[in-house]
Amino acid sequence: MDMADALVKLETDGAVARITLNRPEALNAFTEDMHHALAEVLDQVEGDVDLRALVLTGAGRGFCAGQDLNERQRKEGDPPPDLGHTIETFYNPLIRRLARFPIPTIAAVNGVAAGAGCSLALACDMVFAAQSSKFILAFAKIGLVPDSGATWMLPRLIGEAKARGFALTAAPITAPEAERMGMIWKCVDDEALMEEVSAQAVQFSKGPTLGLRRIKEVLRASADNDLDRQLDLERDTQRELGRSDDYAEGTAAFLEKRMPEYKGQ
Ligand code: T3D
Repeated sequence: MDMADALVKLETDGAVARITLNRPEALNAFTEDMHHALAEVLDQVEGDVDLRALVLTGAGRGFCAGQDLNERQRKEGDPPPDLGHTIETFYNPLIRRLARFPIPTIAAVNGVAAGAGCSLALACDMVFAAQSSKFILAFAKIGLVPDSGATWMLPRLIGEAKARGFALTAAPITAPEAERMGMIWKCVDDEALMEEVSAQAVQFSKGPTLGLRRIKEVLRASADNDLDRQLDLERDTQRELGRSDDYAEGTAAFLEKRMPEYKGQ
């Protein structure tokens, strides 16, 4: 299949990988095939130690509209679908994987991010959103609960009151509002989105990759730890990183008043 036709495209530029969800005619809604394609390209990125930053975006005017509801169409007499099965098979592994992804991940939200598409964006380490884009917890409109981690991430990001309101009403959250509420990293002009995201990705790709990975891990662990356990974890992690090549390079470069050249180790 020509890459232009692929359901999910993978491009690399130096040490930066860019994954594009590519079903623009359906605002990049997830079909089973698209899940498989995404898992495959994530395997490729994860398996390539030379790739040190990942950008995730959508083709066309949407980022991702969540589950493709055409796949949930039922003929008379069909039994109801087992959504627990599809969540367990596709969505949960994807979100777990992104939460533990070894390199920094950036969502470049180019347009609407709805349902699991909203959760997908929030599962990335940093979210840049185009000014005109919006986030919609569309689940309530079809009688479901927010999934793919949204009920865990949203209260932590924007607080319980806002999370309850947006989940129950499925009201759109505009990109500027999302930035104001601390739900995303940054709202940027539509035309500047990919440029700003690329600049951040390039910076990550030249960064201390092991250290960045550990930053993600210790921050995630803080959700379950009390202060004492978190302090212990910080100590243990610094002990490990203090022995890393990148730490040696970072301190040497500072003392020598030059830019560090990190190897990611
Ligand atoms: O099922 C399980 O396994 C459980 C897991 C669930 C996870 C979930 O994500 S559940 C939530 C599913 N998503 C939604 O409910 C969102 C549905 N889409 C919308 O509400 C709207 O499309 C948007 C608010 C996202 C955007 O609205 P708008 O007006 O900008 O665009 P549009 O005209 O509605 O959509 C453009 C096209 O994309 C349209 O196709 P057409 O008419 O031009 O041929 C529309 O049908 C299609 N599309 C958009 N979202 C989906 C979709 N097609 C299939 N599934 C979609 N989710």
